[in-house]
Amino acid sequence: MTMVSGRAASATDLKWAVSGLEVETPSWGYGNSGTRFKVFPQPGVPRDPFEKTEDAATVGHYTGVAKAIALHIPWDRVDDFSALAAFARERGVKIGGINSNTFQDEDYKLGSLCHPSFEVRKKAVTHILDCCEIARQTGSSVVKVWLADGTNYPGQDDFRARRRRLIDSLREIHPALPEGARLFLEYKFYEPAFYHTDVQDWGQSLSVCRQVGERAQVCVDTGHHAMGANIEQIVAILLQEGRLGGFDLNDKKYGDDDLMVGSIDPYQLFRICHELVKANADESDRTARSCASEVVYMLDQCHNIEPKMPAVIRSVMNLQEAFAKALLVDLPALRQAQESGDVLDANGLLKDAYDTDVRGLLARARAEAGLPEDPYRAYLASGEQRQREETRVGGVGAGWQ
Ligand code: PSV
Ligand code: MN
Repeated sequence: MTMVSGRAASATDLKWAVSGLEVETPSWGYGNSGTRFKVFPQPGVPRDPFEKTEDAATVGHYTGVAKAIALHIPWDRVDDFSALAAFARERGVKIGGINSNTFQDEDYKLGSLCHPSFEVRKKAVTHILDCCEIARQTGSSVVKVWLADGTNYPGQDDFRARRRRLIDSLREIHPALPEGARLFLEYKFYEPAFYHTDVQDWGQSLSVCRQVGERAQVCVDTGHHAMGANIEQIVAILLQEGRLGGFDLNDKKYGDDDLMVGSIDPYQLFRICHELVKANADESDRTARSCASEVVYMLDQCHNIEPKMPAVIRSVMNLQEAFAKALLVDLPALRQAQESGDVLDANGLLKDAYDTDVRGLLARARAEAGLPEDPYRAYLASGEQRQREETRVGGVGAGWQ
């Protein structure tokens, strides 16, 4: 996905945010979800992976940029994955990342790829190999690994032994990726394990990826950091290392809140997008530049109390706004201000772009691309929601309750 460089000044320059950007929406974002306290079912939610795919295609239809649906296995297991991929294709979406799930079986109480028992590790490896096969059958180019592995008490297991098991397991999986596909390793600083997590942060993920192979890259879930972590700096470093695979986008106030991307701290989202736009325009850093052009933007969020379809559409629009603002940053002027040590001017260039209301520009760019100027309002006005609610009775849970 080739991005235009910074300093977009018109609707035409912002076109990338409405027709170049590609966003994956998560199948589980369409299902019923909640917390461990309560799941509030909503009317009209999908009953199977095909209906989830229909919802993702609808979001694609209104926004123009939500071009893929990410799957979670086994939540989205079907008998015939090529049929699901064909069904998606007919509706204008692709199958995005295949998210593996090694956290819901009894066997995984002490971990999966890091588990002390060879048998349990083998079971987890087999599951992820199966995800590679599903990627092959659906034409997906990403297999994602997030591990709930960790310990709850000091002394419970050996950090280095667990890391060794993780590297060895991923080394078995890496060669099974379909041609051209990538393996994403997602980190999370705590939860469900409370004392230590086996892939706790970006550095740990990066160091493991380096030992696993060329096609292993880091996945940054924006909700998986400690308070105050500088996520945009993490993004910059991973781009420079050529190991930023993609994002699980969402927002947080406290922990892994899975709120809509850009709903709590849109300035942080803008700063992340700025690093991506900047890398994309950086002719002096070929690694960062080509890495930025391949980054996968996936939403990983749940809509527990807000209506799901409008929430997914709103989230996509939040991301577009953050990118549009980032495209407004005057990069040559920024470089000059940085080189001359003009702190206030440099910061002002970012703030000026961030403070610009891009909604009108985006609306015009959408109209030029033949899309509704306001996808959120267009969906609400369409009557599609009522139709969903009438025809779909007994929608399924997102997967983990
Ligand atoms: C874990 O918290 C996570 O972010 C991983 O990406 C999982 O696959 C996903 O959430 C499940 O919702
Ligand atoms: Mn995630």
